[in-house]
Amino acid sequence: MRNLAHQNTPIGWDYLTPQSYLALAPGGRERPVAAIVHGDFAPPPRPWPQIHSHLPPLDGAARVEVLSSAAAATFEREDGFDLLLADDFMIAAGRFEEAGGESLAAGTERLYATLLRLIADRGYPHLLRLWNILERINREQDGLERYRHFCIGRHEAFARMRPDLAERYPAASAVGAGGGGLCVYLIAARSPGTPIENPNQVSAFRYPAQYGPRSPSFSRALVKQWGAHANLFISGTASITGHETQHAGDLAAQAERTADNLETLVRAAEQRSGTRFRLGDSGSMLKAYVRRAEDYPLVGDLVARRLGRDASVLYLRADICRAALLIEVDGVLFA
Ligand code: 3EB
Repeated sequence: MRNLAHQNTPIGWDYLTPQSYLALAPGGRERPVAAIVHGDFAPPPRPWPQIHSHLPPLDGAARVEVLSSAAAATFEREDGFDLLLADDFMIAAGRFEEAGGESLAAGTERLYATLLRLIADRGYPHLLRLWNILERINREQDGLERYRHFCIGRHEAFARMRPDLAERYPAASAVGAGGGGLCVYLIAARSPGTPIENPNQVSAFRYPAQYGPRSPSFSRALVKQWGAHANLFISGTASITGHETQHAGDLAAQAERTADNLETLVRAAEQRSGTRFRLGDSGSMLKAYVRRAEDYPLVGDLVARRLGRDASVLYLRADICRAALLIEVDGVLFA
């Protein structure tokens, strides 16, 4: 684990093959605190959250995204939620299966309310990073896109339980999968981070009503200082300038604009925090979400050319929360 020497923050990050995941030595210095399984692989139960993303890697081989820590950590389950408690942070994961009669907005609000209660009860109220994976995110349901139903439920939970987060949201991604209902997992901390916005984009929480009755509740990025080290959590970033989608239908131009936005965001985070982050070095753990499987490996060349060949980029087949977007990139940087 943590082959990368400069990942000195409390949470390490790696993309492993199923084989090397299964071979992880239980007595090692670094232990997993969460594993996100991408693709066709069903590991045996482990004492940490194992989350199935329903997002297959584009190269066809299953991959396990492993978050790790050198510190002692406790695994708990409560009401179907998986919790991992470490010194400085906790991880929580839950799923809304959409099996009963509950609407997507109501189920989203309930899932978020439970997650917010769990992190507050255990003393980690500061949300750093959220991942949302929503089955058939672009499908219309009761006259509204499912992503927009989700945004309503998330907004209601935040407004009701965490009014302190208005315009100071955590970093987040929201992407679409072929199954799995709504899967949400998060990192929360005992002390706060600093939300970052992209000066070339309208903040998502201020998007005009044409994008849905409730704006998306996330910040473009968040810097978390951990003593002398820091993480930059980068939200899902796409070909959007202002609030408008750019280059509909043009994969190469969207990839360029996405890289521009990532660079702008990293510069904004550096200015705000005084910490230097190196986008594209070997410590950049990125994920590229690609709508059309046939765009891989072209999209791999585009991303690698702009972000360098050293970055760890996991390419996943996913839907993106605006129908015209073909690619979105998120990730975490280490300083
Ligand atoms: C965008 O910039 C693209 O709803 O949590 C990116 C990252 C997007 C997170 C979310 C949505 C979300 O608006 C979509």
